[in-house]
This record gives sequence, structure tokens and C-alpha cells, in this order.
Amino acid sequence: MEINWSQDKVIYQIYPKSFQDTDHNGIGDLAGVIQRLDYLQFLGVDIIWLTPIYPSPQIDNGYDVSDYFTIDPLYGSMEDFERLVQQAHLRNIRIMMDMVFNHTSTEHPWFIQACDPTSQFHPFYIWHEAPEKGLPTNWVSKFGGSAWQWQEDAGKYYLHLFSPQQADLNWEHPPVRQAIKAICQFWAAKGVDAFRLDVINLISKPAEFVDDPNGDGRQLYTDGPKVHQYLQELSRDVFQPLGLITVGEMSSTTLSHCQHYAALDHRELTMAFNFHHLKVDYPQGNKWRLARPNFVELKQIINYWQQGMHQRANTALFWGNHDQPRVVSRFGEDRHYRVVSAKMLAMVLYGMQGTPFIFQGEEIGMTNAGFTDISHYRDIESLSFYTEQGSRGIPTAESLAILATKSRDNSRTPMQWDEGVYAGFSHAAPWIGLNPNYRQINVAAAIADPDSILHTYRALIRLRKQYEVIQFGDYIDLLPEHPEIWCYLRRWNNQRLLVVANLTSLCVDWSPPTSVPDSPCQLLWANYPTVTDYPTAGRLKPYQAAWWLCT
Ligand code: TEU
Repeated sequence: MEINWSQDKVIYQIYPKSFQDTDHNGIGDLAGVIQRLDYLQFLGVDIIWLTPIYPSPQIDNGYDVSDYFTIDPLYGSMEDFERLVQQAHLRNIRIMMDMVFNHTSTEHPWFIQACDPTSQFHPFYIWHEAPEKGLPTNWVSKFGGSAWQWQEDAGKYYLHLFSPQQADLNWEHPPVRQAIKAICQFWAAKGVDAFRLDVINLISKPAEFVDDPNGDGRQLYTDGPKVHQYLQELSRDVFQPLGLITVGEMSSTTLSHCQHYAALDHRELTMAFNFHHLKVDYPQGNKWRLARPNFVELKQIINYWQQGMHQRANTALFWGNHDQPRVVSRFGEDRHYRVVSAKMLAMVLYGMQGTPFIFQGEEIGMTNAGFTDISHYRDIESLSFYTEQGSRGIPTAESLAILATKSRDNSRTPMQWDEGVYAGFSHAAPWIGLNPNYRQINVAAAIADPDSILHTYRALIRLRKQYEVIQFGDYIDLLPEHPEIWCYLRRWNNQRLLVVANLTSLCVDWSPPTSVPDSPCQLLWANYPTVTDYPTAGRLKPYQAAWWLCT
């Protein structure tokens, strides 16, 4: 079956735990997603991505799967899921499921049996004899500590690139790949249209496990020796025959690899996420150090990827997800310029080539959580960081200040539907704190306000479907070195899209670069009312942005 894909689609990421709770246990559920499908249709999205809803001990909020073939009762029943698929399809919305295939929960039956060295499931995981001293290698888990955990029954160490409760699968072992295919076929038979593949570029480990002389091991297991071979096997045997759309989450990857992962011929995947643009506020690559984003670096990275993927592979465009802080707090300004800066960020992203992903709440400008105490946090990565900082004698106030900016929980607070109790998310206290600004920032208010961020998202989604230059055009940064202005041009046949944005809270004088087309232009969208029909020299207001279509 042909993979039916086109460049005009927009995908909406739902974190079900925080989206809509209908049985009022404080945790979102599938019935809640069904209840909000009309809103998603109103927004104009084509596909909804559900983060994992399978049975899980919830060590990593579902990214530790203990059964791939059913629905965690926390979220509802398989019947609820089947109803969700049916109701979404009635609205021409497709369903993307999150597949965690790099690792399973250590409570998965495979792992439980694998701890017996004689079990057929023992080779499903990555084991290492105890070296004479120390640990098998110096690799570090992404959640802190060693990536190796001793397992007494097996009398060996096992590998876990994430938490010790998330054991890495051994993809070298053919029965593992067969089992993965069976899982994909099962959900495709349920009517699932697409898969998001969690850290899928980490599945191929090196033949030998040795220390990483330069650090934490990621350069040895990222984009591993057989990763393309494995993905081509999955594509050949499952994704293409079933017409499944796929997007791979590629941790610390390269352009060259992504040109293969997401090649237009779909021999591996349909699209790929990379994260380089979301590290421009990581001083020396360190996520946990505070710094304002380097916008010149951001433009350089986007330029490199837009040009490198053009007419070769499909890019997943995004500012945020359930692992990232809220973009308006991170790259915009959420106190005095929240609305215009959120609109500006959307306009900059949605003018690019690729497939935009909206993370729930981004479309109404939800902000970072504003948590002030470690008891507010739920995320294993954040709690591990806080504990590690404490063990080094770092003052808690410093750690809390870092978490308030950097924690993954910033994006996991309940969706803000209205100004009512618990923001219309639930009638019970949510599993994680609500942002108190829900009384002002919520879907109901956004729908009612014609100048809301939401209506800008709806317009940009419509415009992307209307103009081929957005779907197919090339990308040229016209002011790559400008520290405050992002000005790029997209070209396709006789269409030109000019995107201009002031990335700061300053007023910035500018004049259109000579390369700006002088042919007649039409203003397609702006985040201030007073924007002329043609890009002229003048003073850009804080976070001012505009789209012009020139022919
Ligand atoms: O994330 C991959 C990953 O590396 C994340 O840890 C992310 O890059 C990091 O937290 C940014 O600071 C995927 C899932 O999206 C994440 O929620 C899971 O925790 C992780 O894999 C393990 O499954």
C-alpha cells in the first residue's frame, strides 16, 4: 500500500495524562480525547499523536512499557481506543501512536523471563558479564548514573540508556525485530495510521561495548552501525505494506543520517525529528545551565537543515513537545509580550518546509509551569537532576531555579480548557499542578478572542494548505547574521513567501534586504494590525512578524 503523505499536513501532539479527564481521577483519558475531537477539527489538524497509553509502571510516564498489546486502564479500555479511532476518522483526523522500541519496562514479561539466563527471552536484552573491576563501560544514562544495572538472578549487568527500569532491547536478535513487527501489525489492524518512534536512532548498539573516551557513550550508540538496516527492514515488512506514516525521534543525530532516515522514497521513515535547534540555550551543550537563546545560532541551524533536507527528506518541524519547556517562555517572552511573541514563533516555524507539530497548549500560548518546590515535580529526569545536585551540595534554590526553566514538567501541566475548576481538565485535583494562569490562558477564552494565538494557528494551518510555495519551496535566509531579525524567503515557481520577524522585545529598525522581491506582494498574515501590504523599511515592534506572498 502506498504511504499517503503530503507536505501540507499538521500534527497535534497529545499528552493524554494531561489532556482531558472524564472519570475525574485527576488523570486524562481516551474518552477525554474523544470529547475534544471537535476542537481539534476546529483547529484544523490532520493527525493526532498520542504519547504512550500502554500498561506501564509509569516510571517515565509511559515510556516504560510493560505490555504493548493493550491500553493502560489509567486511560481507559481497548473499546475506548477503538471508539477514538472511529470518531477521529469520521472527522478525517488520523491517529499516530507512540512506539517505544528502544527499551521496555523491566516489568515487561520479556524482561522478567530474560533474567533467567536459560530463557529464550534472555537474548532480548543487552547483558554484560561483570568485569574484574568497575562497570562494563563508562556509559552514562540520560537520566543520570551508569547506563549499566546489575541483575542478581541473571548474574550480569544489563544496559539501560534511560532509567534502570527501562532495559534496552537487543535489536541484533531477530526475534526482537519479529516481535516489534507484530506489535506494529497489531495496532495497524486497529486502524492506527501512523507511528512516532521513540529514540529510534539508538536501537543499534556497537558490536563491542567499550568505554567512550570522550564522555557518556552517546557517540558510540547514536545512529549505530545497523540502524538504517533495521529501519529498512521495518519499512519493507511493515510500514510500506500497511501504508503507515512514521516519524522518528532522532536523539543527537546528523543531517546526513536524517537524509536517509526520512528520505522521500520512504525506504526507512516518513519524517524525522532532530533537536539541534532546541539546544541554542544549552551553554557548552549543557541542558542544565541557564542562558538566553542564541538566535543567530538558531537561524544558522534551521538554515542548515532546511537546505540540507530540501527535496531530499521530510523534516518534522516543532518548537516543543512533552520533553521541552514551553516555547513562548523559552524563545518568546511570556510576561509582557506573550501573545505577539507566541504568534511570531508560530509564524516563523509554519513558513518553513516540513511538517509542523503542535504540542498541546502551544496553540493558546501556555507557559512554563511556575513550580517553586520539588514536591511540584513528577518527571524522573527532573527529580534525578535535583537529587544529583543535592548530592553535590548545590543549594536547592539554585536547582529549583534551573528546573523552573528547564524541566520537562513545564510542558506536562494540565491542558487549560476554561477558567473553571481545574481549568476544565478534571473535577479532581490533577496528577500534576495546574498553571494558575489558566484563568486567563485557556481554550474557551482563545476561541472567543478573534486576535488570539489560537486563531493565528488556525490561519497558518489554512495558509500552509493553500500555497505550494510553503509546501515545496526552497529556503534562503536573507539576514543570517542579524542578531534580532529573522528574514527568510521561500521560492517555488512564480510564488515567493517572505517571512520577517523581530525575535526580541526591542524595537528594531530594518530595511528589506535587496534580495527581497520587488514584484507585487500581498500581506498574508501579521501579528500586529498595522502592517503594510509590502515589506518596507521602518521600525519593527517587539516580536513583530509578517508573511508576504510575492509573485
Ligand atoms: O526522549 C528522548 C530523550 O532523549 C529525552 O530524554 C529528551 O531528549 C530529553 O529529556 C531532553 O532533555 C524520549 C521521550 O520523548 C522521553 O519522554 C522519554 O523519557 C525517553 O525517550 C525515554 O523513552
